[in-house]
Amino acid sequence: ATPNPWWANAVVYQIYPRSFQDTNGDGFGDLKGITSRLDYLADLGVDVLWLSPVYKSPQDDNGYDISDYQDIDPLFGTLADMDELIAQAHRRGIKIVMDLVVNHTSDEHAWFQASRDKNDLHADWYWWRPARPGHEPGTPGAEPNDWGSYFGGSAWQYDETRGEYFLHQFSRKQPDLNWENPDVRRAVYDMMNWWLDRGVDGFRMDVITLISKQTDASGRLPGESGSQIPDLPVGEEGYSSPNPFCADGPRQDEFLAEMRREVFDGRNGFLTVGEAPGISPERNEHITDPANGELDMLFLFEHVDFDCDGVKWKPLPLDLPGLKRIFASYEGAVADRGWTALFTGNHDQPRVVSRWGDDSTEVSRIASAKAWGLALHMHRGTPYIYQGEELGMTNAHFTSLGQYRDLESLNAYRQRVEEAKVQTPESMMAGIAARGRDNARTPMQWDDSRYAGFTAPDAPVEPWIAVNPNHATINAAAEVDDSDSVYAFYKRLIALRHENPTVAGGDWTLIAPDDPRVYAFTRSLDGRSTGGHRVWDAERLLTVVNLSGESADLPADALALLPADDAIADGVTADRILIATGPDSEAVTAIVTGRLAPWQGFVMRL
Ligand code: TEU
Ligand code: CA
Repeated sequence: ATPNPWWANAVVYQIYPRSFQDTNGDGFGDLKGITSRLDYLADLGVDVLWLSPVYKSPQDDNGYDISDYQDIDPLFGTLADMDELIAQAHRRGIKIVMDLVVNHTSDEHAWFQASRDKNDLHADWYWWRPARPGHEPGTPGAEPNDWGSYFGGSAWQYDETRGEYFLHQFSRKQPDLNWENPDVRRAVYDMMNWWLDRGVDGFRMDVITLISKQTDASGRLPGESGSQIPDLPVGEEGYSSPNPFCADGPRQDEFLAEMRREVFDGRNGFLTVGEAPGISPERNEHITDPANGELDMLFLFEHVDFDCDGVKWKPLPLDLPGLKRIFASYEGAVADRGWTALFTGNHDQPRVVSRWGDDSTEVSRIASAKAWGLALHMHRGTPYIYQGEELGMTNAHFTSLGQYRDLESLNAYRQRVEEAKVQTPESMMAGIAARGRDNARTPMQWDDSRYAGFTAPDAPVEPWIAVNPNHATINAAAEVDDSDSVYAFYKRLIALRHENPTVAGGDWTLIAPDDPRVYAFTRSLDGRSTGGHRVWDAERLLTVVNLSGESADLPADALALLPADDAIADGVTADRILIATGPDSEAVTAIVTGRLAPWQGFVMRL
């Protein structure tokens, strides 16, 4: 067996720099702000920081549209600030992982600007296509195929200078790079090596599973004039989905293996995690199997995409057995080889406590934030904590369109309500309030001052997006020294993963899959010896979490695993509680009575 890599028991913390800490009063978070909060992150105990993009960018998609990969956007600071952040993080034993956005660049990147000239060396660096034959270029219906962009409208934009269309799966300011071109790949690998040489410890790779596109034998995309591959039918907004042809395309493995060879071979201590919409659990196993030399782990999305009626703007309540089935498929696929990343939140998702927990009262907010933290962190894989999740931060609860900043929400409103008329204003506003990305992007709540400590209370301008008024009660200052806080609970979860090899790597087995309220599973690890010394006794852990706001019975299958009643009476059980959402004594009561309180959860050694 291969020795466990360094990240096998690590916990990663995601920072959205724009919303983390502003130090110069311009209302945007910056690199100096992150550096100033490193002691907080060290106290929490996380091993790695993943920074959403801080590269030079027109900020059309908050930095996911990069115009220079080898510079820092002035909004966030300078290369010197980045060097200082890396050095200060490393001094605290914390690694820094950057976001790598190479499915697309900004349209303001020099590569794209050069590519607008058919005679330039960069002419073939993007997906340029002529207008549909028989149509006037630039007029409606002249787009090369029917694909829609994930941010609304056609996935094709006409460029007057070149007289052709370019493909953009995301906004029109995010043209897709042509990975078929070896010069593109070389330029990306050179840039990655430059950052690794500068001291960063790895990359979170934005939509890395969209880089290889399916074409026919003559290089035509589906639906293009003369293509041997037909497009899919158009949906309610009038476009077809590029996803079946652009996700996990034919050269996916080849490109990732090439990247591994060209960038990571010969290096140590790095982390690669790919954002992987459209990847099945089985393909996750292949890509993360070290024998295949591709990526260390992937983010899969089925568990955050399934609780809606076809489109994220029509949310549905959580079907817990459905969620368990999805997690079981993730875990099952990598039981023998490969690995998985664990998350409920990131900068694109609503806050878990508002989505699947209950943020309507302080009691239910704290209890449900802990319950979801416990459920996620007891899985096998590498947990990712999104900034503020460790405080139980909630959705924004905005009520008017003018409060939103995200182009996805704003475009979707226009397209679905005003153009395609497939949702009423009321239902769309409800959809955005439930699922819009700005829910995760309100400023980090450090204290109860005017701007939550994100920026100075007397700053000359407002933060770029409104601070949640609930920062008066939900904030780091109130939580760090409170042993019952969500923060204190996350700190224990992180420490437990560091200390306990069963939590980090033990086999995962689901119990009571159909229970509608309680999530229960076991983790088990064989004993380990090194050089004739026993270093870890065989262990089996039972996790039980009530993920509902009502009390619930302990599932019979979980009860059957518990020790006999007399052992409980002897007080053995309290010693066996590894962690619980409330006092250990309450976990014992739940075991004795067979009844869990709302949002109650515990981990017990069997
Ligand atoms: O997101 C890609 C992605 O998978 C989208 O489905 C995204 O989750 C969607 O906006 C949610 O509805 C990545 C980044 O995480 C996102 O912030 C960027 O906007 C996007 O790529 C383009 O770079
Ligand atoms: Ca700033």
